[in-house]
Amino acid sequence: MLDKKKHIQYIKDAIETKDLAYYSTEQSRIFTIYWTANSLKILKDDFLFEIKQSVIELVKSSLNKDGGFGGNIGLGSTILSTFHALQLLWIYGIPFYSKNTINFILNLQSDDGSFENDEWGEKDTRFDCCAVLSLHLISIMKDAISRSGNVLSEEVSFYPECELNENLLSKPISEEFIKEIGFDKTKSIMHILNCYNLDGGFGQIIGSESHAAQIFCCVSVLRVLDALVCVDVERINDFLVYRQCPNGGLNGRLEKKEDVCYSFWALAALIMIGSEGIDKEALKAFIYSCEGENGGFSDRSGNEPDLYHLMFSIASLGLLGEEGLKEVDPGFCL
Ligand code: GRG
Repeated sequence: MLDKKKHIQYIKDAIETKDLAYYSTEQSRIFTIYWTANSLKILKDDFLFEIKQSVIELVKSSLNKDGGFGGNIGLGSTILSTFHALQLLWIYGIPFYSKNTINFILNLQSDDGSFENDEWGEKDTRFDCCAVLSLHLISIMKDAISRSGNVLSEEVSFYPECELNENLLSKPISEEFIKEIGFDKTKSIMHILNCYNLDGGFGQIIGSESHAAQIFCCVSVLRVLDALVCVDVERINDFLVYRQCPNGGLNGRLEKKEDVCYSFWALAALIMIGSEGIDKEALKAFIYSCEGENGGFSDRSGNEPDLYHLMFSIASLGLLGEEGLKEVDPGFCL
């Protein structure tokens, strides 16, 4: 069973320590805060609420005039940081709705259906995932705002706390919302399908190598867009199941070393396609072998723990049904 106290202490220490890891992640503070807050939420620890004010202040201050969020205050908007900002608002039950943000996301879509990260034009199925999942979060939040009796206003983006229905995460995005905002769902599905390879995987861009984490991204998009029927789930299952190494851990692609984060990316994708053909007990044992003596998890046994691997390890243990942890949605890691 997970020693929760140890990991909570690890998180507290990590927050207070201004070391190289802290300064080198300055540009992506929204990411590290998501890993931190989400870990606390999955661990069901109240320290989550002790950091709430500073987290929400950071999120609010990272919202730019173009409607996107930056990785930290004063940084340019990207779809990656916009998605993590929305995840943080979700974690704290603070609904967000802004036409400006919806337009920021929609304007990142190219004619071929893919999404770019920002104005500089890099493409990667990670960005499709962040864009589509962000639209789904905003859609659910918009409904929650109206249901709680608040009126949507052009001047307001962050609304009073209210109940956000976690069950809706696994449901397809509302067709009404898609129409209202003018999102080209078909173009998005087509791009994802074009990134599919015959070995059963998906790559970063059309024609690039299959990778377990990109499979996660593509499967999660297809789930939200209600298009999982378009793919051969048995082949995807085979690609992912072959990622399990003799020590129980999973790698991301052929001939590569295992990394504890793939426990999440691969297992979550398998759950979404309704197939769990890996050896779960062996995977659990591998995850625990990556646990740091003083808390945290590392990519593989004996390495230095960090917040990223901590969150994805705890989330994986949650998916594996470990006792005392919050239920985790596999597509949103929330
Ligand atoms: C729902 C939490 C959530 C996120 C949605 C940002 C994102 C969207 C997904 C990221 C998926 C991704 C591509 C993760 C990267 C995993 C990783 C450790 C990549 C390292 O790549 P290599 O080539 O590693 O260094 P390998 O293991 O292939 O050698």
